[in-house]
Amino acid sequence: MKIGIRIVTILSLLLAAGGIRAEDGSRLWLRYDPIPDRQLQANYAAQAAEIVVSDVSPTGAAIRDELQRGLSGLLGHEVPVVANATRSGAVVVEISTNSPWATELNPLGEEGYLIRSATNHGDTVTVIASRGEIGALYGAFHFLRLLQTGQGITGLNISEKPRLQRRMLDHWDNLNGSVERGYAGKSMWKWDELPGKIDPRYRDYARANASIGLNGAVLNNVNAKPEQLTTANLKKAAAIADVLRPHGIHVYLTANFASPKIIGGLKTANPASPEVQRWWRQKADEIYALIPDFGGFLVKANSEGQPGPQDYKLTHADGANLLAAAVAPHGGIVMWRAFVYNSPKIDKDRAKRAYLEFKPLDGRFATNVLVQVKNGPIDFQPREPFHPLFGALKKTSVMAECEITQENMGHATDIVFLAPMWKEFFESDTFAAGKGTTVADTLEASPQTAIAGVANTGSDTNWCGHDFAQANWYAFGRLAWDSRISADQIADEWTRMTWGSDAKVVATVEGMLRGSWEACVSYEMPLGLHHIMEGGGHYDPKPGTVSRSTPEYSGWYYHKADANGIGFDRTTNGSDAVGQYAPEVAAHFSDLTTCPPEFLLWFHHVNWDYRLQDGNTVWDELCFRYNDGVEYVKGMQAQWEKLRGRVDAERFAAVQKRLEEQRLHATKWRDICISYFQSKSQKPLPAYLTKVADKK
Ligand code: GCV
Repeated sequence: MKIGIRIVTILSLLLAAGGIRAEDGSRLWLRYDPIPDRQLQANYAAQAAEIVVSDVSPTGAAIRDELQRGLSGLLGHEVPVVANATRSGAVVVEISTNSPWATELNPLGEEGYLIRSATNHGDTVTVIASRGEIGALYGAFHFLRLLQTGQGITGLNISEKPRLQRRMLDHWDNLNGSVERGYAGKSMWKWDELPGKIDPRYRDYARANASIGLNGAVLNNVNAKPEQLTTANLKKAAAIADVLRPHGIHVYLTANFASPKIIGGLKTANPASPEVQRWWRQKADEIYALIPDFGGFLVKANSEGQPGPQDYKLTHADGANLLAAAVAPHGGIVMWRAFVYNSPKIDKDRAKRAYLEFKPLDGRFATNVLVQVKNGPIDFQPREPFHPLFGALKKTSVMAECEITQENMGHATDIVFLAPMWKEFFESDTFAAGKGTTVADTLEASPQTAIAGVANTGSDTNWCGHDFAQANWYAFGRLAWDSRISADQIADEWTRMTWGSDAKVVATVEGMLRGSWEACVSYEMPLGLHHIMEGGGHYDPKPGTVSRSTPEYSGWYYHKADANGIGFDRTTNGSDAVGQYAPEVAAHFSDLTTCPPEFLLWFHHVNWDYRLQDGNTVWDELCFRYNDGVEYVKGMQAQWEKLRGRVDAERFAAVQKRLEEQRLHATKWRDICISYFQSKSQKPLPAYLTKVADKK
């Protein structure tokens, strides 16, 4: 043995002996390290002594592999796979439409599952049962999660099924390897190597997604290159689909509406043209021949320069239905984005444009079209009220689009746990079918149900660019499965699985996560401020820009701060964007006494001296919140320092470095924004902010 190798080996052993191995974050939340509590480990070992998976399909193999990898890792010894249960403690996976629990399994569908403690010839066994292979895979991951998070595994009676049919990640990945709004290195998809070479990470990606119940991946950017649909590139997508399939992940692609012209050689892409219709049908046939379980197309049309049906004076419904007809014979869908805001002729207020374009089209979309709506009416801002299209389209399938990648919330630098933001969105009351009709209810009541999250993954070793950003991938998957799960539960699961079960580590990490989104809102855009970031990278603040040609790309358009006050008046006195909500919601947001302070400046233009319910003037509250956000980051730094030696040195140092960058980022936001707004308000700075004044 060479001396260098020996030293490395001894070092690793020493680190392992100390219980803290160096880690690079590549295993995500599927670490499966030995459970440190020996008693608990022994208890688990008695209940998970052998694995029985009779299913011989590729998914059956994936279940067997995962259970063996997970249980053996957690229990610290090889857990055998056997053909039939031979003893107490067997973990038995049953995939059957005709099982003893058929009555309970039938309503759970192919993706649902039961986990039951049962007896088998007098032995106590754990049965993971599903009607379908994928349901059994999800059940296996659920069972492993119980051990990873230190929960009991006796007396189990668990029944689960997803609340939405399609739960997917949208990758804004380009054929050249770049990722739009990606902060974790280059694209995971190695188009230049495919289809001949398969990166082993594709399988790990599939495992991670299946572990949280995601079942779809849109491989490429919504700003779509027509070339994505050439035969050569479809073969590459098919190779990825082959790897993802055993884990239940369906592949989808984005489609550039002008493809028939650009890669098809036709003179037009007009939906009314029979040649164009034929082109899309043939393209769909070709795709399904290569990818039999292809999910369908995602389309961004007539938005931010993308082509679309309006180029031919036709509507979004005409465009969507063209593609929908092509994939319908194969059972495919079309996700048509409602992210449209280009024409000021539609309304002067950008926030109103999507509703105004799509509401009149309700009922005109084919049944296999889903209109994909961003959570808020502007564009993935740190905090937005829910988009008024949720609940407004009564005869159209509507799906939600969330952003996991932190485009406007500190990229992969800032710790911002997004589950509380998504919970606020899901729980918003639309009043669409009376009081208490939440956004989640509207999504679940849609004829076709789906949700998409814009991925934060890349080729970085830790997948997301920041170890804590993995929490948002995890949280999105869990909420896509069931938006009723609490943010705290998700934080607890992720923390234990990713950082271990040391009580101090768990409490600290969860504490950091819990308030991190509110903190980011505070140090970037508190009180309903929005879109005041600089135009290109969306990382730093730039509140002072004013543009005549494209006002929607300038900060002033959104905050309208002057000597008298601040905020965008969207009440009936202003743009009347509130009028796009149900009357109860409109009344709630319009009335200054009921409008939550979080949305004050989204809906109202108020005087600097306007007093909020806590007694502070808007100016004082603005200063307070900006500073409070920065203080939260400093608090996270102090908390993290206390974990030195309790988490592995590699991830400790990486997070520590990021936290200092986050402090600088938050401080920059506070100082630039306060300084700018003070130039308008001319109000004195509170004592705790005098340093900002010094900088001016
Ligand atoms: C993919 C915002 C982003 C763009 C993104 C667009 C969209 O404008 O900044 O990068 O484009 O949203 O969602 O289509």
